[in-house]
Amino acid sequence: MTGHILALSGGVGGAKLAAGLCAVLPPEQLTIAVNTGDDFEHLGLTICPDLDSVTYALAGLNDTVRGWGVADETWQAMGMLSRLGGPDWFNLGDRDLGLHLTRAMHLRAGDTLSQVTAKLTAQLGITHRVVPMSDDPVRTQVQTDGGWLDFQHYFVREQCRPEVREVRFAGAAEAQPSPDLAEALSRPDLAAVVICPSNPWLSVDPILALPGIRDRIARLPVIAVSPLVGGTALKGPLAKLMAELGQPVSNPALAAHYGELLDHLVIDETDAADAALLRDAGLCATVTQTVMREAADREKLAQEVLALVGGVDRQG
Ligand code: FO1
Repeated sequence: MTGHILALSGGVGGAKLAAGLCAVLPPEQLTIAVNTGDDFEHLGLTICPDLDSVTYALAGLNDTVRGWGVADETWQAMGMLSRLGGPDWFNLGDRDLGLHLTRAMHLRAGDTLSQVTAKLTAQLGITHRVVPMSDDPVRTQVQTDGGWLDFQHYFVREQCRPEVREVRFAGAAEAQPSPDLAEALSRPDLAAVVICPSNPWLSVDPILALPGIRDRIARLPVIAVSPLVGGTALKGPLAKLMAELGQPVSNPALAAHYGELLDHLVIDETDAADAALLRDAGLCATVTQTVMREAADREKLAQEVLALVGGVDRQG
C-alpha cells in the first residue's frame, strides 16, 4: 500500500490499533490524530487522557490490566494529596505525574500542546507522529438530569452512572485542527482515514466537530473499526450511552451515526450477522477478529485494515 494514512483515535481501544498501525507502517506514512475532548485542568495540570493512553501504549509503558495510565505505577503522591485534603477522585500515579509535570513545564514555557506532545513522545522513543486533534481547548460535556457535566466528572468521578441525554464539545466550533492534523489532511498522498475502535460519540465526534474536518474526510476513503464486540462494548460506557441516546446497540446504528462519511466498517467475527445489514445499507463490511489481546492481534488487524484501503473508491 502506498500513500499516507491518517488514523483518528480516542484512548485505550483506539491506542491498540494505533500501535498495530505503527508496527506495520513507517513513521512517514502515518499520522495519529488523538481526541483531546477528554482533556481537563486538574491540580494546576493539563491532563490529556487519550493522548497519554496512546503515548504510553506506543512506548510500551501502558498498564494493560487497569487500562489507563502507566504500568508498575505507585501512588505515593496521591496518598499524600488525599491526606492533605486534596481532590483525590482522579488518580494520578507517581510515574504519570512525572509526565504531567513535564507537560506543565513546557506549556508554561509557551509550547503548544502539539509541541509538547512531540517532545514527550520523542523522549519516550516514539518515532511515529502522535498529534493532538487541536491545540485549542475543546471540552466534551454530557447533559444529565443534574445538568451539563465535564467529561472526567462524568467518566471518573461519577463512574458514568448518570444517564446521558446529549453530548457537546465546548469550544470545537472556534478551535482549529492542530498543524500536524491540518498538514496530514492537506497531503496530496493522503490515501485513507482509519477510525480506530474508539467510542464514536465521545472520542471520535470531537475530532469530527473541528471546523473543516468532515468536509475534507468525506472526500477520502474512510475505514472504521467498530468498538462493538458481540453486540456490546468490551469496556467503557459505549453500550450504555448508545441506549441512553435512543440508539440500538448495534453496528448498523454505529455506521448510521457516521453516515455518509463512512465507506467501510470492520466488525468483529462475533457480530458477523451484521455484515449483511451493513451491505444492505450500502456500506462495505469486513468481518474479522477485532479483539486485540496481543501485539500479533494488533498487527494483524492493522494489516487487514490497510489491505482494504485500495478497495475503497473515492477521490481525495
Ligand atoms: N480513569 C479512571 O477510571 N479513573 C481514574 O482515576 C483515571 C485517572 C487517569 C489519570 C490519567 C489519565 O491519563 C487517565 C486516567 N483515567 C482514569 C482514564 C481516563 O479518564 C479515561 O480512560 C479516558 O478519558 C476515556 O478515554
